[in-house]
Amino acid sequence: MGSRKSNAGSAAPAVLLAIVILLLVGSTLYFHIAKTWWFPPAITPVGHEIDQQFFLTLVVTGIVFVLAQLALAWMVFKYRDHGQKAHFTRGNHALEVIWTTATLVIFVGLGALATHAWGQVHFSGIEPNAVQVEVTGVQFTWTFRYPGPDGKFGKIVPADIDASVENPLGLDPNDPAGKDDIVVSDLYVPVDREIELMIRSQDVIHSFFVRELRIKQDSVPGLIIPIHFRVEKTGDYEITCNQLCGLGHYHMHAIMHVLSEADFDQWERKQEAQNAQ
Ligand SMILES: [Cu+2]
Repeated sequence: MGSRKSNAGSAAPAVLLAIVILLLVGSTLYFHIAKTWWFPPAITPVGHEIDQQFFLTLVVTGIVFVLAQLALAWMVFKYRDHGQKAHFTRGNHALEVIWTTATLVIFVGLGALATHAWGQVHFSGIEPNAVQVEVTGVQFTWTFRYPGPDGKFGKIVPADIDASVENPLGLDPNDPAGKDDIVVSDLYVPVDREIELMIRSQDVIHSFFVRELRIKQDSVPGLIIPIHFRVEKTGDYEITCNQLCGLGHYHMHAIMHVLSEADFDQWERKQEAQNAQ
């Protein structure tokens, strides 16, 4: 090994890199705190709970991110090239054990805290007066079905599926329970009432997603997947498909109209009258 010529490099690259790291940290913090690109406000009690959980995760990981980046900027500056000889290290087992354990505890801990919000959508019971709607995804539309005045969904026969004769769901014409079913291309729900959606698919996997509900649920052929929620605010909210399902995926969407109880009743009666004609 020849002796290394001592020619200290310029401090400029290290200082510049440290400044770039600080700028990145600063701008990341700014956009998150100013909420420049943020979610639309949540409209369900569970949505608020999910937001709180999200915020907690963001704060915990944000503190770790900022500390790690500041330490990186400091190291880049402190250990820049002074012309010194670099020395080899095999790492530090104690430090590795500490940060791996800390990561594990934080990751599992946040996950455990989140189970309540998640369980509310999937595992808690549904109130008896819930409005039931069947949601069917098919390339590339959503179709919504209500049971009508009899409260019963009619039978579906896959062989009868034919959108060209206005039977996109394949309602069995011989089943009296299906005669009054309301089939529409937008979702109408009343405010402040429990809604139960039964999510289905006719062809491939789609995903029912409404940002303001903070709910995203795959629709899977052969399965009926229930989800439930209660909306606190009237308004129109976009439903999208969140699973790449084919060429027309980008325009697979519908609107969820959240109406006052009176407006919803009126809408339902109008649909029933049209069905009776
Ligand atoms: Cu899709």
